[in-house]
Amino acid sequence: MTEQHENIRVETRGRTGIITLHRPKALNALDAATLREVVAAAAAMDADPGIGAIVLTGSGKAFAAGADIKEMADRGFSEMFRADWFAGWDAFTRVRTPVVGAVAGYALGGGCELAMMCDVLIAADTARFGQPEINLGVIPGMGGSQRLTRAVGKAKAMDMVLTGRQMDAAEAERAGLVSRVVPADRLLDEALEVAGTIAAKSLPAAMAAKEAVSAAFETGLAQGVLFERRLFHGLFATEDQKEGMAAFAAKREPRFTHR
Ligand code: CO8
Repeated sequence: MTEQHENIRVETRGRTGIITLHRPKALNALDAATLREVVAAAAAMDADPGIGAIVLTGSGKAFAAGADIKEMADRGFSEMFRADWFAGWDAFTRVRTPVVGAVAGYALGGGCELAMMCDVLIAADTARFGQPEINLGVIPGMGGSQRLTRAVGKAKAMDMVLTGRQMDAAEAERAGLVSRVVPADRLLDEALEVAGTIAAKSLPAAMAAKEAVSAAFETGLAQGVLFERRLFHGLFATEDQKEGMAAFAAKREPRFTHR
């Protein structure tokens, strides 16, 4: 099933939902319409128990070349502040279904920030990550200074945010920004394989796993460990926990029903 939108393509393959950024005339720059479409598509997939993982990818030579500079250029402080420009992207981080980001080409500014909102990040060898906002007289505005620093540490984050330089795929992997690098022509297949693997697990367990790892970024160690343990206890209320453990004991593959 493929749905047409203005700036994205939406498709379902088995239990995987695919969102493809498709705004070729602006290298997939993230304008307000694209934000609305991505957030709505992701929310619809999140609400669908038939979807167990989401792939977010770009097209052409970019994942996304940033927020839309032309849309912002003439705005003033009070307009940006009142509209809470970019706050809409927070909804993407509230998606509970695991999201696999597949990046080829440019992931700059808001594009890099959107990639970092994904749970598993896979890069093509052509991927380039950067926070070039300093070149525009601003700074990252969709979480880049925070998520990049947590992902790669202060040294590299300061280097990138202050100079605006780009990281290639190999450096991004070394720095821990992405989990794997693959040849560009393998990117979508690899992302679909990872998504398919996740989607075959128990959905409540996968959602809990995402929440637990995400908590490591937002809480202290003791609080995070307690949160994880409580989630772990809670999973003993699911049918999938009974099935998973029974299947192990019977030396067979589990048949998860996502309940
Ligand atoms: N916004 C709008 N349009 C864009 C953007 C963008 N971010 N990026 C590219 N485009 C457009 C170009 O203007 C061009 O349009 P046209 O053909 O009409 O001139 C078209 O896409 C193709 O781009 P190029 O011709 O430039 O393609 P190149 O291959 O020569 O260059 C680059 C590719 C290097 C990626 C180049 O396009 C570039 O530098 N883009 C801008 C990258 C950038 O600075 N991104 C950061 C944007 S700011 C941001 O994301 C967060 C801002 C935080 C503000 C906080 C406020 C609260």
